[in-house]
Amino acid sequence: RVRAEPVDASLCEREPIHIPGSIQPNAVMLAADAGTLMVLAYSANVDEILDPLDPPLAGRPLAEILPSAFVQTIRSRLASGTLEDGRSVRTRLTFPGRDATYYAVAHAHAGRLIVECEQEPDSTEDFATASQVDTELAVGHLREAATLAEAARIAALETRALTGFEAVLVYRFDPDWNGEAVAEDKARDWSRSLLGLRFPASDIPAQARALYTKAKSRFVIDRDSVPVGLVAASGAGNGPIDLTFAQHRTLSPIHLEYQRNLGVNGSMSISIMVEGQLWGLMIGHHRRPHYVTPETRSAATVLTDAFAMRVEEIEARRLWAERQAHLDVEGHLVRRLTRSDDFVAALTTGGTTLLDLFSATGAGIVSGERVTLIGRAPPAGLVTAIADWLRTQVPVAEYAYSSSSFASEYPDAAPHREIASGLLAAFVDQSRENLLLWFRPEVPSTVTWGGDPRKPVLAGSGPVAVLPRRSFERWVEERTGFAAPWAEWQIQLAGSLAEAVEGVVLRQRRKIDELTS
Ligand code: BLA
Repeated sequence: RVRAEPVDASLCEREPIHIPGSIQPNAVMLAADAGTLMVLAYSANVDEILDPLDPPLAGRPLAEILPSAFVQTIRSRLASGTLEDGRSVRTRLTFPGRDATYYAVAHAHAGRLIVECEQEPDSTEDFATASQVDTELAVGHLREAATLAEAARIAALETRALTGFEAVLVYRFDPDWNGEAVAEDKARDWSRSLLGLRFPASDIPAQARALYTKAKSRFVIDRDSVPVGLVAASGAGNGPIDLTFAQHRTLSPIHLEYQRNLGVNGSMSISIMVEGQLWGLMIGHHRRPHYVTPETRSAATVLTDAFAMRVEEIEARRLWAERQAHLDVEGHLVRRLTRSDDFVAALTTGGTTLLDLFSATGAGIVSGERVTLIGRAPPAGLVTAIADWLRTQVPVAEYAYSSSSFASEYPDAAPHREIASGLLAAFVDQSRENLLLWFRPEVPSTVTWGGDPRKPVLAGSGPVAVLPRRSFERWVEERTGFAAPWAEWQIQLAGSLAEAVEGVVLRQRRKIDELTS
C-alpha cells in the first residue's frame, strides 16, 4: 500500500477527460442534437469533407451532409434506443467533390449524435490490418490455455500479432487499483521490459477507470499529433460535447507526457472486463506512430473479450475446487457441532478443526473471557484484547472482520506479525460474546515497482499542476507485515460457520435454561 505522496496525486482524478474539446486529427467529427439531428458542433478540420460555410454548418440537418441510407439507419437505431452505451453504426462513404474514402462511425451519448469520419493513412508502413481467420485462430489458442498465466501470455502474443504493436502487455489491477504487467509480448529489439512490474493506482486515475468501464478501447496513432478542436455551432448554447464513447477522443495531455517518458508513441488500451468489473487492460505500445484499421481494432476488442471470458472460466473453476474442499470441511465441522454439546471442543479437537479452513496456521475461539487456541496463535491475553477491540471497532451491521495486515490496524499485534499478519474473525452471536478467529502468517515479499510509487507525480509549472514521474527505473519495495489476502468467499464461509455455531450455542443455552428452571 502506498501512502506517502509528495504532490497531490488526487489532482489527476479531477481532469475531465470525457470533455477534452478536441479529437485526434485523423478523423473529422460532427456532433448533432440526437433529437433533431441538426449539427451542434464540428471539428475544426471539417473542410476536409465539406464546405462548412455554404450554407453554414451550424444547424444544418445531418441528412443534408451524410448519405440518406446512413442517416436513415441512424434514425431507426435512435428510435429503438440501440445507438447508446458504446453501440454504433458504421459505413464507408465519400463526400461530393472529395476523393478520399472515409470510414464513418456514429453513436449517441448524452443527448448528442456523434459521427466520426476516419481516413485511413496512405502509408502502409506501421499499418496493421488483420483477417477474420487470424481472430478465429487466436480465440482458438486462448481456449486451450489452462492457467491464468498461460491465457495472459497467449492473449498478449495473439493481440500483438493481430495489431502489429511492438509490445503488448496484459495489465491486471489489484484490489487497491495498483496494477501489474502480468504478461508481455514484444519486439526483440526493444530491450525495455515491463513484465512483472507494479504500478501505482494514480497512473490510471479513478475517472479514467470509470470511463474505461463504459467505453472499451482507446487507440492513439501518434502521441505528438496536434489535436483538432471542436467548434460549437454559434448560438447553440450547448454544453461541451461528451466524448466518452468517441473513438478519436484526445487522451489526457498528462497521460501523453507519461507515454513520452515511457518511450511510447502509438498506443492502445482495451478494457478487460471480468464479472462486470474492470479487471485490467490490454495495452499496446509502439515506439513510432502506429495505425490500426477499424476492422482490426474491432478484432482486438473481440480477442480481449475472449481472454476475459477465459479468465472468468479459469477463475470460476479454481474457486469452485477450492470452495468445494472447504465446504467438505465445513460440513464435517457442522455435523460435529450438531452432535456435540461443547462447540469449542467440536471445532478445536479431533481430526478436523478450524485449522483445516482458509489455509490458516492458527485459529481460536473466544467465548466470553475464555480463550481456546490451536496452531500458531498470539498469546491468550492478546487474543482477549483483540476480541474486545473487534467487539467495539467492527460496525454493528457486520458479522465478520478481515485484514491481511492486521498489525497496521492494531499496533499491539506487531510483535506477533510473523504468525498473525492476517486475521479473519466472525461473530457467533448478536451480543458478540463468542467469536471465531483465524490467523495467517506473514509472507515476506518484495514488490518491484516501475518507478518509485511514493512519487507518482512531479510538481508542474504554470497551468499544469502535476506531471507524471519521469523515471520508470525498477524500485524494489520490501513488504513486511502482510499475509496472503482473505478471499470474499472465505469471509462468507467463516460467517456461515459462525451461524451454525450460533444454532448450537443457543440450543445449549435453551437446554441449560430448561435444566435450571
Ligand atoms: C491513462 N495510464 C492511462 C492509461 C494507461 C496508463 C495504460 C490508459 C490510456 C491509454 O490507452 O494509453 C498507464 N501504461 C500505464 C501503465 C502501464 C502502461 C501503468 O503501459 C504499465 C505497463 N498518469 C500518471 C499521473 C497522472 C496520470 C501522475 O502517471 C495524473 C496526474 C493520468 N493516466 C492519467 C490519465 C489517464 C491515464 C488522466 C486517462 C487518459 C485518457 O483516457 O484520456
